[in-house]
Parts: sequence; structure tokens; C-alpha cells
Amino acid sequence: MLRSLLLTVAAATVTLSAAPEARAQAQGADAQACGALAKVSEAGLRVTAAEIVPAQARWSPEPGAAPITVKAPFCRVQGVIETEIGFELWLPARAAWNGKFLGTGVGGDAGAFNFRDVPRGVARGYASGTTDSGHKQADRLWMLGDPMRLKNYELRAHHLLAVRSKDLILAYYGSSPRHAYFIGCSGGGRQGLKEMQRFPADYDGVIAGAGGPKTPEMTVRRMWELLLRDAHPGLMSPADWKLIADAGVKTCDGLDGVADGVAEDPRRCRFEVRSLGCKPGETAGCLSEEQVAFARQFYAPLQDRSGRALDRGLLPGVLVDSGRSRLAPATFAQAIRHVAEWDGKDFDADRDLAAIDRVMPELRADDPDLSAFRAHGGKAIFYQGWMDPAVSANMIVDYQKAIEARMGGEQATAEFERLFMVPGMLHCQGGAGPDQFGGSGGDAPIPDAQHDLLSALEDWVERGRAPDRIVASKVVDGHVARTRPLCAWPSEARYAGNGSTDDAANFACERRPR
Ligand SMILES: [Ca+2]
Repeated sequence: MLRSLLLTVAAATVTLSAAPEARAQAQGADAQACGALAKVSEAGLRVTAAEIVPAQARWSPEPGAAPITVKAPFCRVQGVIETEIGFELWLPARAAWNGKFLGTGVGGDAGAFNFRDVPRGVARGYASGTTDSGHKQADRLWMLGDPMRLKNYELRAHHLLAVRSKDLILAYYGSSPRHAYFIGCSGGGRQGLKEMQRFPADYDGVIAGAGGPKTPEMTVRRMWELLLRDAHPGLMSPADWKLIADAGVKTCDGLDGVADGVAEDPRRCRFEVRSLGCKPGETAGCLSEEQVAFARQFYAPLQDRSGRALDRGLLPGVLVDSGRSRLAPATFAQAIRHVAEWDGKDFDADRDLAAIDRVMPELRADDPDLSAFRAHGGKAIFYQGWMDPAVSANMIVDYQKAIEARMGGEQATAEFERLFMVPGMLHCQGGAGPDQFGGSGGDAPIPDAQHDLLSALEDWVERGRAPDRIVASKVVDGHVARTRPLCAWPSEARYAGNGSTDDAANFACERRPR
């Protein structure tokens, strides 16, 4: 079907010129080619709609989605891979295509499309795709009953998105993409890691933010935290947790030589929750003995029954997440116990961790062997906020070390994969530190290779120029209030000693202890 379609689409191609008449003709040809895609229906791929979205100031891709500005018309393809893997592929006009494909990831429990990176990709000339990973958010019981849904979520959906998008790109443009890139954060970062590890030919470049390589351990911690908080209702208020986080930041901030509310590397800092214990007569701005003991459990590594650490705990300054994860309880109830309702009483960190690995063996994204991706010529940029409450920053640093150990050392790894730690950043964005650098979610204020990760990745893959530093911006009320370099790990930004500490020009990347 796709092969015969290709001929139809190619026949509709016209010679382009700047003349208005020719432009109108090209638009007509695009519309015809786009409409032809709507007829695609074959084993494993069904297009449900394909139509031109015209340029307009405000347009929402679906009810409830944030409106975007469409600067140039594109062909919007909606469809289903296999029986229930929903996808969208947005194709710039054939005269505007940059010859590349951008795959985008989705975070958390998925079930939705990435309508931030897809519009961004199309605006930059990319054919851009996204998948819901095989279920819809409205279905609260998607992890119950069908093992294939788990598999789709773990890794199949994103692989199939890459494969099928490339088919449709060939059909629409008459040629395959010159390069394919992936960008995602959180669950989207994990999807990027899985692509590199399991389907190394899908992408030439991957940007993976807060990928959480040890997702099973992370899910266990989330559940353990949730149950512990539920067992002590009212003991800790959000203000109590904030008191601890703020005190941690205050203790660690100055170690890097700049008092700016941000610690360059909180691993170097020693902070004890105990230091916040109320002194005799003190009742405000301090913690009771019971609160101190309770909070210390959260910051300590989670241990299994034999005393082995399952993770590295929380870094000083990290704010304990008071939210309620849906994904962790759903995993332990639906995927592992096969029940819709569950009170959590029989949760057991050891047993449940083993169960995740048994039931969802591809959820784990910590394989350090990236040799096939490297052999394919792939390049990867990882990023991670040091103050991330959801994905432990230490987890990424540990994964980086494991990759280097497996891939021939630090230098050999830096030839194809680099990690950028982001001081003061929370989960994927936000926090006290500069957090705008073109990671998943949007272009940097200046979308070039010095400031924007996607541009930097293009530069690396297409021109062989590897990024040593990326200038991140802190945007306040639409204005850049501070810039600071993010440095390829294990380097970090060091203040030169004079000039504004809000200007990246006064910082150099310096190698620090690993
Ligand atoms: Ca500082």
C-alpha cells in the first residue's frame, strides 16, 4: 500500500519557485499528497485522518491542549499502529522539510501525545512524531489484563513510532529522512534510553532528560514513600518539607564560590536533617524529634531486607515530593497483583522489586552497553536536574559511570555520549537554577548550538562538533534574568571571580572530582 501510495504522491510533486502561482500549486500538491496518506490502511498501520492544518495565530491540537501558533501549514497525520498504539505525525510542507525526523517522548504514565515538542519540531522543519504508547490516560485500568499493553509502554510503541513514521515520511516526501532524532524527558527520557539500548538504528541522535534508568527501583521508592506518608497523616506539612529543602540548599549553596541559591554539585555537601530539631522552648521553624526521625528515612537510601541499598536516597536541598503518583500504585496493583483496587498492605520492597522485573522486564533502562548505538554512529545528550525530587540525580551519575566502565572509559564515551547536570533544576524544568536550554518542552531563548540542546545535537551528528558546554537561561517574566553554562560531566561551572554572576561569560567549565 505504502509503495503504491508513493507513486501517487510523487506524481503530485511540482517544481517549486518563488512565484505566487507556483506556491499555490505547491500547496495544492501538498494537500493532495496529504489527503492520499489518509487512505493508508494496511497490516499494522491505519491512518484515521490526514489533513492540512493552515497557518493561524491560535490553534489547539485537541480539546484542552495549550494553543499554539501555526506559522506555516503542515500535514497532520493521525492514526493507529497495530490495534491500539495511537500516534500523530506532523509533516511540514515539502518545500519546508529539513529532511529530518524528530521522535518525541511522553512522561509519567504516558497515554497522551507530546504536543510541546511536536509543534516545536514542525516549526523547525522536522517531520515530527509522537505516540501515546498504546493506551489513553482516561483508561485508569490500562495496566490490568493485557501484557502486550505493558510491553508497548515499556518499549514497543516508541520503536514502532520510529519505524512507521519513516515509512510515512518516505511516502509523503519521496525520500527517507537524512537523520532521525529523539527528544524526551522523564518517561520520555527513559524511552530515549530504551531506543538507544534496544533499537540502536532508529535514531542518529537522542536527547534524554531525567531518564530514570533504574525505573523499577524508583517505582518501589515512590510506593514506599506514599505508604509511609499515609501511615503518618498530618505529621509533616508541605511547609515542614520545604524547611528541610531550604536548609539543605542554604548549607550547600556557597561551596561553589557563588551565593546564588543553587549548589553546583550537592554531592559535596554534608547536611543533617537533625540540625533542624527544635531546641528547648523553640516551636516554630524547627522539627520535632518524631519529624526528624521520619524525614531522615526519606533522605536515606532505601534498603532491602538484607541491608543492601536499592538507591542512594535524596540529595540535600531536594524537596520531598508531596504529590500522589498514580503510576506506582497502578503498577503494583494492576500489573503485579492483577487487581483494580489495592490497599498497599502487602507491599514488600524486596518482593515487589523482583516482581516488576519479572512482569515488566523492559521497564529497566540501565543497560550500559551502548556499543550498537555507537557503531550506528549515534550521538546522545543526557541531562538531569540536581534538585529533581522524582528521578534521583545520583542515579544518572551512576549510570554515566557504568556506561564509561563498559564503553572504554571517559574519553571514549565522550566521543558519542555526554551528560549535562543542571544545578538547581527540579524534574525536567523549574527550580532556582537556569532551566531553559532547549531540552524537551521547548526551544532555548536563543536556539543555536551554544544554547539549545537540539541545535547542539544536530551540530554533533551532522558536523561532528561535540558540545562541551551549553549556556542555560533563567527566564523570569519573559526576560532572561541569568545565564550560566551547563558543563559536560564531570566538569562544572566555575566563577572567574569578577563580573556579574548572572552572566555565563564570567564562568568557565572546570573538571571536578567525579
Ligand atoms: Ca551556589
